[in-house]
Amino acid sequence: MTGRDTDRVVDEVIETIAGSATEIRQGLVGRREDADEENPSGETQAEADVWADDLLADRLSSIDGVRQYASEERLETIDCGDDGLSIGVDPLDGSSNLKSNNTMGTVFGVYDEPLPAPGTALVASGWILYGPITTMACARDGTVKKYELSSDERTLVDDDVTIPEDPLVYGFGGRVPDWLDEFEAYVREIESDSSHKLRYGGAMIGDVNQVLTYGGIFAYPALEDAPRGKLRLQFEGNPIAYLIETAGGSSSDGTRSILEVEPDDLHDRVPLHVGNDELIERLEDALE
Ligand code: FDP
Repeated sequence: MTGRDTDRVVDEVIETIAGSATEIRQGLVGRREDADEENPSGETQAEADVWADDLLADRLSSIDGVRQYASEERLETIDCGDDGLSIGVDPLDGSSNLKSNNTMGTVFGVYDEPLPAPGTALVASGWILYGPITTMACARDGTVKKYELSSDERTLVDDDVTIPEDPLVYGFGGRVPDWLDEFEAYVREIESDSSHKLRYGGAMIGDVNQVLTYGGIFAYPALEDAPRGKLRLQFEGNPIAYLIETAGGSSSDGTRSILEVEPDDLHDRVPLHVGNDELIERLEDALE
């Protein structure tokens, strides 16, 4: 694909996801129950997970220049062309927050290789945050932009989002008794600094968006019984890492940037740590 074709397809993917967001938000009403099905990672799906995945699969796979659609909610990729870009999506991140009506998101990555691919193959990534208002953060061409979305408009509210220099918030997933000792010791250090505040909402996008807004660190780490953590590399880890690194922060699987992790399988998991450079450096030292 030429650079110009790539730009056109990325534009269309971003337009399509932005244009679907308010519809997805409204479609959550009446779809908060479990769907009696499991996703490929063995988690119970909500009706809304399946519905949002079908909606995005239809729309994104019909864009000319998209070769593959893949999501956390389906085992196999949808192959729609021999050439072009591949889209990896988590249609509803944090859908266990549906029941309590708390924050959730949609995450996407646009890769210029067939999936599974490493994060170095990303040409754009982003997320929708279904908060009090619907916003979109998007990374491409070395810049992160933030938009507010309404049913028919995408309004640019920040054309160069960077992670604030002084870290303020932290949030860590997984049960504390399941954390590795080295990780727990690191957390205690972060907590002991009185300039840091706990922010944890149970939906990665909500928690990572706090880090992007205020500076700090979010992690869903390796656990005693889950050495690769919980989050999926193609659909969550890579897109988040790409966006946070583009905004001037860092990502790590514990030893290296998440973007350098080579995938073995479409549904691989990865320990995820993202935030200010200094906090990620200290984390890698602590886990050594
Ligand atoms: P969910 O299962 O509700 O979709 O990616 C999955 C995710 O949420 C993240 O958004 C969130 O950070 C994490 O899982 C929460 O995991 P726990 O179930 O371990 O709390």
